[in-house]
Amino acid sequence: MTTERSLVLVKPDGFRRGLTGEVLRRIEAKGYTLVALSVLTPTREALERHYAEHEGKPFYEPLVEFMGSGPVTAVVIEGDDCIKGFRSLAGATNPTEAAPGSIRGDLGRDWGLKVQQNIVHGSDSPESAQREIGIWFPSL
Ligand code: RTP
Ligand code: MG
Repeated sequence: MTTERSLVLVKPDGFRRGLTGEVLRRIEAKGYTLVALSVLTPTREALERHYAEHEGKPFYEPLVEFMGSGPVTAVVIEGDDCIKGFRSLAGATNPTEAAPGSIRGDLGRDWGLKVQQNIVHGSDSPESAQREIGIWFPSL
């Protein structure tokens, strides 16, 4: 087991629906620690950096637009294997397919929009986590 940090975002749909507390509750109930937390409306520049790997994909522009549409809660969490562990708490990308018990499976659905609005983001590897934490929390 490795103690890791991961970057979690409660996306604009989750924030708007008042689900920040529910997401934080699940993170804490799992035993992960909150290291940093910030509420902000992301800039286009930050989102372009955050989603650089998806540039050119059909959902890229709607995704960046959606993510900048309102406040998000950015959180750095810490714990043993928390990168994989939070991805497991979040569930599959498509909220219709996400397993019950997961954040997306319990709280998300397909709204028939151009981009999947799936409540949360979680880093997918130690390299991504380090890169993403640098974007959202440059002082860490
Ligand atoms: P995330 O990065 O948000 O934790 O989610 P993920 O790894 O499960 O998904 P990823 O493939 O990295 O995609 C990033 C986000 O883009 C939106 N998306 N929409 N076909 C679609 O409509 C589509 N595909 C991806 C989702 O918001 C996804 O979380
Ligand atoms: Mg991803």
